[in-house]
Amino acid sequence: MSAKQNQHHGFKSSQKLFLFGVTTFGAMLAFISSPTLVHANETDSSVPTSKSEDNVNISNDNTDLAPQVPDDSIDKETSETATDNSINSNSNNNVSAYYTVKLASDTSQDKIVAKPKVQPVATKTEKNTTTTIGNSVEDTQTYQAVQKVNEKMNSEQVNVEQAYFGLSGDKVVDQQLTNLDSTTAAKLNDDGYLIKSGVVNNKRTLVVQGKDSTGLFYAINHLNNLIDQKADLAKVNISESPQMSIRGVIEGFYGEPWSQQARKDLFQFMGNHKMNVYIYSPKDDDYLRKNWKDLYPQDKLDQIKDLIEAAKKNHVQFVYTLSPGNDITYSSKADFDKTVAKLDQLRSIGVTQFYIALDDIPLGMTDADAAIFKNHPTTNYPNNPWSGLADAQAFYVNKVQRDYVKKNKLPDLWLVPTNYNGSKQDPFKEAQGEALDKDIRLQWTGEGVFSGDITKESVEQAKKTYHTNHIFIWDNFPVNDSDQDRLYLNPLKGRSKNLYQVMDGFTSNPMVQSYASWFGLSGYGDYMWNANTYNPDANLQATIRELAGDDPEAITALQQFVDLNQYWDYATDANKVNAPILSSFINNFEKAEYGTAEYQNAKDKLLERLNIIVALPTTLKNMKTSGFYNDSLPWINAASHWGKAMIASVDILDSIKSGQTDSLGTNFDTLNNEVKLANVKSLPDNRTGEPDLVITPSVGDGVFQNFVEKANQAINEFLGTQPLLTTSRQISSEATTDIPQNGDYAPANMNDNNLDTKFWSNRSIKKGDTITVDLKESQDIQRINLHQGSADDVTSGDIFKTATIYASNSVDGSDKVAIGEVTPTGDYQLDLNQPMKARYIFVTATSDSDNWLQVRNISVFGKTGLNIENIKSSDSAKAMFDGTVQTGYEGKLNNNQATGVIEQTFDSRAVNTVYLAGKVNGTIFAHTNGKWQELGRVGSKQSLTTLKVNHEAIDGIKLVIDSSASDFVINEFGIN
Ligand SMILES: [Ca+2]
Ligand SMILES: [Ca+2]
Repeated sequence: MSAKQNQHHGFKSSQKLFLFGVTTFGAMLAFISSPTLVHANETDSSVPTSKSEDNVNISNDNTDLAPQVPDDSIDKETSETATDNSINSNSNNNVSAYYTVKLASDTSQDKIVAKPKVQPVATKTEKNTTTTIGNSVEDTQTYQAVQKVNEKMNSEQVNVEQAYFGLSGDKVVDQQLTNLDSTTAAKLNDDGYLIKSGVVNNKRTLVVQGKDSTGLFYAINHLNNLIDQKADLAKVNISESPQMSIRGVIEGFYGEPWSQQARKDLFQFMGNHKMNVYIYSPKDDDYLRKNWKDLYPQDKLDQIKDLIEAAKKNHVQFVYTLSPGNDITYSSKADFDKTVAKLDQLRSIGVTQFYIALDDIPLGMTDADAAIFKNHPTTNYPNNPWSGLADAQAFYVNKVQRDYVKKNKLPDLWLVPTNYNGSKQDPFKEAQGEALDKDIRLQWTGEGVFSGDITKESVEQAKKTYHTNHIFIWDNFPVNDSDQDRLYLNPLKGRSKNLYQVMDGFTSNPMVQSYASWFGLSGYGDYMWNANTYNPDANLQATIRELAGDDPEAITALQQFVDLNQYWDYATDANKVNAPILSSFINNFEKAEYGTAEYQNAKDKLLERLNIIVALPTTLKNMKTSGFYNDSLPWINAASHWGKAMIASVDILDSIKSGQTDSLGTNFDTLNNEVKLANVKSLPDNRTGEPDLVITPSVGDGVFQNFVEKANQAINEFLGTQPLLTTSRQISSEATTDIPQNGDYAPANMNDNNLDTKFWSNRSIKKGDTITVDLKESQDIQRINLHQGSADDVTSGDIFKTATIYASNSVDGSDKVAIGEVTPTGDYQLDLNQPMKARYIFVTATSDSDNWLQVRNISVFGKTGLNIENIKSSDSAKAMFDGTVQTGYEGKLNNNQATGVIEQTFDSRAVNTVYLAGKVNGTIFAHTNGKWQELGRVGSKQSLTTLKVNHEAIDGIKLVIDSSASDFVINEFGIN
C-alpha cells in the first residue's frame, strides 16, 4: 500500500481492524483504503442491478444442510405391537406400524438403554399416559427421547390420557391432528413442530409432530419445559417454525480454541435453543489453517469425530472449515489434491458440509497463479486491480464445489470470501461475484466487520454486489478476541426483524470464553427462530435464570453481574448502556438531598446493591452453570474489588457531607487498595497466546470509575488540591525520525508546538524505530513531554507499545543514557529527578507493535524546580503535582540508610496550607525567607494531611522521607 493510499479517510478505521487483529481481516484495509474503492463509492448509484436478483425469496429457499441420517434403526421385530413390519416406514402412504409405549410412572430415567425397549400396551389407568410413537420415528435417539418424556409425563401425572409422537406425514399422527381440527406439520419450515391437545374419543389427547426429526427433537424439549413449568398439557396449542434455516455458531476467533467439554456443552445448549449449525473454524487449529495440507493424526481425528457425534445428538450439524489461503497456489493440482485428501479424511468421520475460509490471508498470489490470473476489466471497473486474485480464488473454490462437493453429492460449499463486509460495490466483490459458482453460499459480516445493526436493505444490496442469492451472516458478536478485557453479556440487538425474508441465517462468532458466550447465543437462538417474538430483555432475563439455576441468591447475583457487562462498543448509540441497574441505584443516591430520609434510604439501597457485587465471587460459585463462573472469574473478582472501592467511596462522600472526616484516610486507603486490586492484570492475551497475565478485566462499563472519581474529586475539594505547575524554559529543538511517513504527516509536525498537526508513520512500529530531538547545543534538560496517539487521553492505538528515552551528547548515541520509559498514554511526561546535560534526545521503540505511530508533539524543557533524591520509582513525578489524588507516585528508598527527598520549588506565592495525600513516613517543610521550615509529620497510614502556613510567602515545599521507610505512595503534594 502506498503512502498516498493511506491518506484515504477510510484508513483509520480499517487500520484499527488490523491493529486489533479482529477475527476478521486486517487484510481488508487494503480494500477499504483502495483508491479504486473510492471510485466505486462515487459511482455506486449508477451500478446497474440485476433484475433477477431483485426478486429473491430466500425464505422459500430451504436449507441444504445435510439430511439427518437415521441412527441404527430400531429393531422392530422385538415389538409386540408392531403390526406390519413389512411396510416401508419411509413411505408416507403406507403407515401402519406403530409402537405404543406404556411405562410405569416409577420408571427411573436412567434406565434408558441403547436399543429402545418397547413395552406392550397396558391398560390405561387414571394416572398414566399412553404414548404412541409413530413409525415415522426411526432413530434410536428420538425414540429414547420420547420414552423419556413419557416417563416424565407419568411421574408428573400430567393431565393427558394419550399422547402421540411422530414426524410430518405420519398418517396416524396426522389423523390425531385432524381429530383435533389442527393442520399438520407438513407445511411448516424445516425443523418446525406442533404440540396440540384436545379431547379425542373422550380422551384428553396430546399430539406432538415434528416437520422432521430435528423438529420433533425441539418439540420434545419444548414439551419437557412445559412439564417443568407445570403447564396444563390438556390446553396446549403450539405451532413453531423457524424463520431462518441456518441458526448457528462459528468457532472462528483467535486464541486458544475451546475445550472439548465446552464444545459438547455448547452443543447441548444449542439443541435446547434450537440452533442447528456449528462451524468448526478455530483460527488456532493448525490443521485447518497453518498446516492445512497435513492430514490430522489419529488422536486429533478421533477428537473431531467425538465432537461430530456430540453435535449430532443435539441435532447440530458439524461444518468443517478449511483455510488454505496462507500458502495455496489456487491453480495447483497438487494443492487441490491435498484439499481432496483433507476433505476425504473429514468425510470419513461423518462431515458432509464443508466450508472454505479465505479470511485474514495475504492479498498476493504465488508466481504460478500470477502468471495465470491476470487483472481484467469487469462490468463496472475497466481497470479492476483485484480481478486476478478474485479469479484465482474463484477458480479453486469452484473446483472444490464442482469436482468434490457436487461429485460426491454433498450439500453446496460454504465460503467466507476475503472481502467479507460492506454492501457497496467494489472491484473485488464484483470480480469474484462474476466468477463464483452461484450455488456456493457466502458469509458476510454486515456493513462493518462489527455491525451495530443489520438491515434488510443492506442485505439486499450485498446480494447484488456479491452477485449471489445465497448469503448468511457471520456476526461478530459477542466475539471479544479484539477486546479481550471485555465480556459481552448484552443481549443481541440491532438486527432487523425482517432479515429472514432475504437471507438464510446467522452464525454467531462467540467469545474466547465459551460458556460466557451463551448469553449472546441464547439471543441468536430466539431471534433466528422468530424475530417477531424475540424480546432482547426477556431473553436476557430467561438466560440469567437458565444459567443461574434455582438459587435465588445466585439469580440476583448473576443479574447484577450481567448488568456490569452490558456495553458493546459497536452497538448503535440507542443500544449502548452502562450498567443500567447499578446506575439507577447510584442516581437515586446522588439526587437525594443530604440529611433527608430519602437520602438515607437511597444510601442504604446502594450499599445493599454494592454488597451484592462484593459477594459475587462467593454467590456465583453456587450458580448452575459452573462453566460460566470459571470463564468469568477474573471479571467477577474485579467487580468485587470495585464494589469494595465503591463502598469506601460512598463513605467518603457521606462523611465529607457530614463533616465527620475521621474515617476519611482509612476509606481513601481502602479505595486505593481496592482500585489497585480491581486493576490487577489477571487475563492472558489469548490472541497472541501469551501465557502471562497481561490484561486487566474491564467490568462495570465505566460506572465504577465515574463514581470512584467523584469520591476522589470530593477529597480533592476537601484538601483544596490544585496542580503545582512549575515553570520551565522550553528548549528550541528539531525532531526527526527514520520511520517512513504516511502522506503529509511529516516529522516536522512533531515539534511545531501544535497538537493539531502530527507525524504519522505509514506502517506498524518496529523495535528500534527512533525519534531524534536535536537541542542544537548541550544544555540542562529536566522535562520531556511527548504527545502521542490521536489524543491526550488515549491509552492504546497509534502509540508506542514500549519505548525508552535516551539522552546523549553525540548524534550517533554512542554515549547515550536511558532516562525514562514511555508509558502507554497519549500525554506522556518525563520529569527527571535532577537536571542533566544533553544535546540529543532519542525515543526508541523497544518492541514491535501492531500499531502505527502518531506523534503530535514532543518538547524538551530545562530545569523545572523538581529535586528528587535517593528514591527509586518507575512512575512519573508529575503524578504528585497534577492536582488530583487519583494519580499517585509509588516508590521506595534507593538506600535505606539515608533519608529520601522530594522537593519542588516555584515562584514565591502566598500559601494557606500545604497538603499531602499519601502513605509515607516523613516530615514536610516549606521554604520561606530563604530557609526550610518544618511544618509537620505525615505517617505511614494513608493520610490526607493539611498543614497551615498562615499566608506566608513560600517558594518551595519538601518532603523528607524517613530512612528505613517502607514503600510509599504519594497521591498528591501541593499548596493552596
Ligand atoms: Ca504537532
Ligand atoms: Ca496526583
